[in-house]
Amino acid sequence: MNAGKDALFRAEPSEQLWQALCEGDETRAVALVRRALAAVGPEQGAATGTAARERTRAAGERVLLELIAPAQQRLGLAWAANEITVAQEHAATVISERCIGVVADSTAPALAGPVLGRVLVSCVGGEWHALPARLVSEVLRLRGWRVDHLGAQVPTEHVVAHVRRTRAQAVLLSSSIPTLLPGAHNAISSCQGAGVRVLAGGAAFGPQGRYARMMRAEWAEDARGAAALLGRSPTPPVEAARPPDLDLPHLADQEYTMVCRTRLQLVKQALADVEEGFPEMRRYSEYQRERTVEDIDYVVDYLATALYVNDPDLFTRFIVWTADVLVARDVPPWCLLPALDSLLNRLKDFPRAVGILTAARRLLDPPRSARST
Ligand code: B12
Repeated sequence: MNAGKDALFRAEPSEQLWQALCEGDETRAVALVRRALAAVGPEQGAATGTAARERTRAAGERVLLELIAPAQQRLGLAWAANEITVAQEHAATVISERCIGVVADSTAPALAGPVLGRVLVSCVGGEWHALPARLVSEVLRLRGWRVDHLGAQVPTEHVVAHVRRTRAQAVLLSSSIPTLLPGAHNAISSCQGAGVRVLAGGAAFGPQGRYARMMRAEWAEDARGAAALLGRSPTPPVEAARPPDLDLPHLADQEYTMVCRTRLQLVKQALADVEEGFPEMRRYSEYQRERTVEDIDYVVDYLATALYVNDPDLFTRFIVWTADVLVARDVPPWCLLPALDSLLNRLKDFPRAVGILTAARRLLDPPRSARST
């Protein structure tokens, strides 16, 4: 591939695709993807055969992972920074899904050849971010795997039933939202109990897949990493479903269980304490109040998850993310403090919860003078 073509692929199409996604212009996005495939694929009229097929597959992979995936990631940042609306983000994702379909259709003729084996790709229960899993599936198809792609939010029992029926060699589980980790753990353990190898991936599994490893799943950063792992033998094989505390002995202290059990009371009390500590809330519209309840709900969910994996960083990362989202919408981030204080008060007899909440509180606590402005 020549350098000129490469530069064209890297800079201009990325920016142009971004514009097309933001403007909801599906026709232009599809045309761009076709042009990008042609720009990095085999020359027009090139002889068919193994080499040309390989180049078509490689071009498809590059368009998926170097053009479409970064645009989706940028979408998340733009939404968090309040630069695009939720509707724009939804519309753009639908267009990206179509673009992935275009890559799949255009590269299908190059997929002839031996099949490496059969795998199943699925999102964990509750996970609506299907597009990352779809990228993984399409890349694995381009690499020669037969893929059963199950899509968004699949209950564990159905993943297990399907894998038993198809005798897939591996299950690849995707999750983007950390609060789904307890369910993901159950999915990992249940699939392994059915005798199948499990690879996990997606942002939920933490930096360098630290939570996947705790749950004894293999982990890869992206689709290329997954393809590389599948080419090696599983390490180490696990062949039994396990109760969660076998992998995570800290669960024996029951802090996670207690927070889950008292979740409703914790949220109710925190809402009352936020109203008390953040008087601006009294002027909130019904819609703003609902968003606040949702935010407090998330705080409790993320606290429970941080207890589950015993990692205060999971909670602080969430608090920093929430604070940034609030600032971008002109809401002072220390409005979260009364909620954290309420939880600290309610959970004062739970040392791990206190540690997690105290670390997050320190990040938010501004000088008093700043708070009164
Ligand atoms: C589109 C989108 C949605 C769509 C998803 C539609 C769809 N069909 O996928 C919808 C509207 C449903 C949605 C909902 C929500 N979303 Co959303 N969403 C996104 C967005 C903008 C893009 C997702 C995407 O396509 N990513 C593209 C891929 C390329 O990114 P990736 O995840 O990094 O995937 C790569 C690797 O992680 C890896 N990988 C992924 N899975 C696997 C699996 C295996 C086995 C392997 C090996 C590798 C692997 O390979 C991929 C390809 O290289 C992201 C932003 C982002 N950075 O991803 C936010 C984002 C993930 N969402 C976010 C949030 C908050 C939500 C909601 C909670 C919002 C709400 N209040 O309702 C809900 C949660 C719904 C749920 N329970 O799942 C946050 C999460 C932040 C956090 N604290 O965790 C993000 C990061 C946005 C942001 N910047 O704040 N969302």
